Amino acid sequence: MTIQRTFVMIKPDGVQRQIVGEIISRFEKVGLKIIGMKFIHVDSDFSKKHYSDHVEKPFYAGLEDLLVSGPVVALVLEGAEAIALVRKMVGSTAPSGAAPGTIRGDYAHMSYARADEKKIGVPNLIHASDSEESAKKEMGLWFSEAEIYDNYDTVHSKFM
Ligand code: 3AN
Repeated sequence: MTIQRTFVMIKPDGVQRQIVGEIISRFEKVGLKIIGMKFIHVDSDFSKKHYSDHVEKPFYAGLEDLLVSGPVVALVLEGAEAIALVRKMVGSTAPSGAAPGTIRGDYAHMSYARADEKKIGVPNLIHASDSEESAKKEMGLWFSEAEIYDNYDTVHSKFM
């Protein structure tokens, strides 16, 4: 078991649907520790940096449209095998195929089919890093070192 850090973003559709708390509580319940968190509205340039692997893809315009449409909640989570664990909890990209019990499977079912029909970005609620490499890149893009708080257990033991 390796302790890892991973980047997670609750997309504008998750914020608008007011399920930020429900999503975050799923991560807390499995013991993942929040070590970075911010509410932020990013622009088109930032979207291109975040989705640098997808900029040339045909669906990119819709993806950017969705990302810049409102504020998102950006998180850094820490825990055992956090990268794979969070990906499992998020579920597969197309919510129509995401397993029940996953975040996309429970809250975003059918949005992929609908978005495809309307030719818009897929409101699949959440993004999570898919590898150590992307976690490193994404944490560095969204958070400075000073915005990561990984040592608050000492505070807990003193006051609780
Ligand atoms: P995931 O978020 O499941 O890791 P990625 O990283 O492959 O998926 O893609 C990033 C985002 O791009 C997805 N969350 C989804 O919104 C969008 N996307 C990916 N593939 C497609 C596709 N074939 N058609 C439309 N949108 C897509």
